[in-house]
Amino acid sequence: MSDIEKNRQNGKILSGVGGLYKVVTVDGRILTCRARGSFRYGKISPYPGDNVTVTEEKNGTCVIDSIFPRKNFFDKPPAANIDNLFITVATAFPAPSYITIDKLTCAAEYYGAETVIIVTKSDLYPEKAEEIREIYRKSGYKVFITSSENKEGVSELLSFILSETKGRTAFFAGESGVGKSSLLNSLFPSLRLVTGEVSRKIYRGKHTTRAVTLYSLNDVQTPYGSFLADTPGFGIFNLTTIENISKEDVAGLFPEILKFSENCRYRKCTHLREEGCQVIKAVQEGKIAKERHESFVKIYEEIKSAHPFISKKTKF
Ligand SMILES: Nc1nc2c(ncn2[C@@H]2O[C@H](COP(=O)(O)OP(=O)(O)O)[C@@H](O)[C@H]2O)c(=O)[nH]1
Ligand SMILES: [Mg+2]
Ligand SMILES: [Zn+2]
Repeated sequence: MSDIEKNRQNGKILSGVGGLYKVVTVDGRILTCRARGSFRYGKISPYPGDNVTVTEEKNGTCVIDSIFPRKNFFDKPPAANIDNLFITVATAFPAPSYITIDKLTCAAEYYGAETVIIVTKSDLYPEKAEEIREIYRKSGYKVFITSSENKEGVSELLSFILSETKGRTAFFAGESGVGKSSLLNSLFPSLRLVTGEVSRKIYRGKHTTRAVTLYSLNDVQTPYGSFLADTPGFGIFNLTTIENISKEDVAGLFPEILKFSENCRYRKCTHLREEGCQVIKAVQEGKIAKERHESFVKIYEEIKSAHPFISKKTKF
């Protein structure tokens, strides 16, 4: 075994800012590493969540020299290997944007990340919290209603996280200012994340998280433990950037639309407006939330105009 191989070990990237990466290694240390220069010329760059190998060189510097294949990858901000996506939505300030949430649920379905909806700021508008719960209950997603102000739902969410995300990496996503960092602090007070004051002008967090950072949930850190990630958003996830996605794929990204579509009269039903469409019927009967169908139509049209020539089924 060469000296280099002796000093090479597996790790997981916790954060990366200005070309310096924090990597947790199998021996339980957190190393500050640079990326090997060759990444600059290749197609892939290292990002938080990546499983990597790192080498400690003789002069004490550490270098990321390879990236293991990814389970998935989210852009804006970049992050890799997302097992659970916790989509946070505030009851108010900012008001919920269903299309923003639904682009995230679709991305999670597409990339195979398990989805949970977390309503924040329930103290501000409890009726809205119930409304959101009702919409996503019909989709089959688990919904938690929380408030970092009066701690509603925090202990219930904490037990869910501790039991369901063992050995996994869970990302908090959602628009800036919805209260992600505040909620993470309520769940794990030792994190002491910086939270934003809501600006009176824009009603959103000001000093909000800029980079994705993974936090270990284990006392002894290893790359194979459980992690939670705070993110500045994924707020503007754009599904049209997914290569080869076709408009026919969209129904498969909405679990409740997929379920009802099986009985549509026409095999090629688009579920937008046809006679005999069981999806439209379910919307009329209140079995599918109209907000979700509206998002479906918007995403379908967006993908249709972005990829007019892709129409074969690529994934489902
Ligand atoms: N009333 C109320 N305000 C909250 C709650 N959670 C967060 N906030 C406020 O919302 C603002 C943004 O919170 P922050 O956690 O920084 O949001 P992030 O950008 O999603 O991380 C801050 O001013 C918080 O004090 C809550 O449960 N209730
Ligand atoms: Mg934040
Ligand atoms: Zn249909």
